[in-house]
Amino acid sequence: MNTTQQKLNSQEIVELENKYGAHNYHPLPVVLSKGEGVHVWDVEGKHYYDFLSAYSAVNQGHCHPKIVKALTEQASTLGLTSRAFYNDVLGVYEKFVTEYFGFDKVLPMNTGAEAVETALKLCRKWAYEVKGINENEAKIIVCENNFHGRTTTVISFSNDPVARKNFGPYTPGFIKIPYNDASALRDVLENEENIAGFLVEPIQGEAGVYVPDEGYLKECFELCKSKNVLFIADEVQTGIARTGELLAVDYENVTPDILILGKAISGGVYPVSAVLANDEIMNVIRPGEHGSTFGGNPTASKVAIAALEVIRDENLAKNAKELGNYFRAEMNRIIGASDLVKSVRGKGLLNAILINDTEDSSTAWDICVALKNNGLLAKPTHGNIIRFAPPLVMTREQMDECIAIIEKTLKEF
Ligand code: IF1
Repeated sequence: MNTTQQKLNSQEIVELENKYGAHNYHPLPVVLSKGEGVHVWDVEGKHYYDFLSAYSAVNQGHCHPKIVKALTEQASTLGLTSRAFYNDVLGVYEKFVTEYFGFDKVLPMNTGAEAVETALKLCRKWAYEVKGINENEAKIIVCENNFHGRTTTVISFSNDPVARKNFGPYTPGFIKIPYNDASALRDVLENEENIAGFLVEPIQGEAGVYVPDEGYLKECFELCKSKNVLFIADEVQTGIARTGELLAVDYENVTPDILILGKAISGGVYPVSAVLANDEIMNVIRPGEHGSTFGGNPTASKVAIAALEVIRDENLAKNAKELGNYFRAEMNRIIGASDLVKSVRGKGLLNAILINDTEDSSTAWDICVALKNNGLLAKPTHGNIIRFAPPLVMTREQMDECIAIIEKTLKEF
């Protein structure tokens, strides 16, 4: 069968992936072929509301015309130069994005994990060359149940056995503390030497949309300041208006020493990530010490400018905040009448419901399959938690339709 021309049905596509693709995912049984805004369609033409947004990468909605236009125009003019030469786009983007988030400089990369790795290297180099920690002695504090990507160093400080098993030996130099516990950070800072930085997700996404107590981030930031330790915020998933503010740290007026962005900085149209910091930190990196073939390429730069303009011009943070409050209020109404769901939590349009079943039960998965059959796409995270994160362009009417689908589906269980 010449599979490159014929229109394949869902089953044929799944078989192709099963035979020719690595089995590093277990997707929900749906084969998508078109996306527009909050809508996606499968190969048979069935419509769904997207309640995952590619894990918060398409905050601006699928195939946003302004962002796609930026992609196609730049890609057909000058797509990639590498950093061996200058081009007429990167500097313009660097000025735009540093002013947009309020930092002196940006180091452009492609994926979230690359940006996290870049932030870790930056933090260590700053520790040796500015703070004066002895070479190879720097330690970075991370939180239990973190998710910062899939590279070997990043999984070295994960406590998820599935992410770690048989990928050793692991990168040393990390200390794990409980999330949402500022006293645990204080204890390490008081008793350990050579601490270079503290890496934290303002809301733990993969752990199940774990929102820390009010004031947690601010207290950790102050503790880091008091010990000359860099506060590194991983806003790959929580950033770009997802939680109802431009950045989740904005709720506590915290300005991180190093800010990590990815996913929706490009509206899901192209891999773009970024590390932002002020000169005292960023200037420890000198020519030849770090880089990437595609990092900061002209196409990525134009796409990111358009994606960030959409966030601002369409007031998507405001919509995320208002619609998120409405969603959680409606979910609490539904939860009151159901013993299947224990609670809902989240900020803005990054939410999750806790299913009243054990972590290893298949209930959350079964609910997601039923939601799919009813026209809404979501995916469980960690057993009995279902993440709900639609694109931030959703309207109140569309949200009402989605809530009706969720309510109907939960009643079927
Ligand atoms: C997958 C999870 C979410 C992230 C934070 C860095 C990265 C991510 C806070 C790395 C990426 C993605 C990875 C993706 C699924 C998704 C995910 F389930 F894996 F954990 F969102 F919660 N920091 N998260 O959330 O960015 O290298 O992927 O661009 O691995 O399937 P990346």
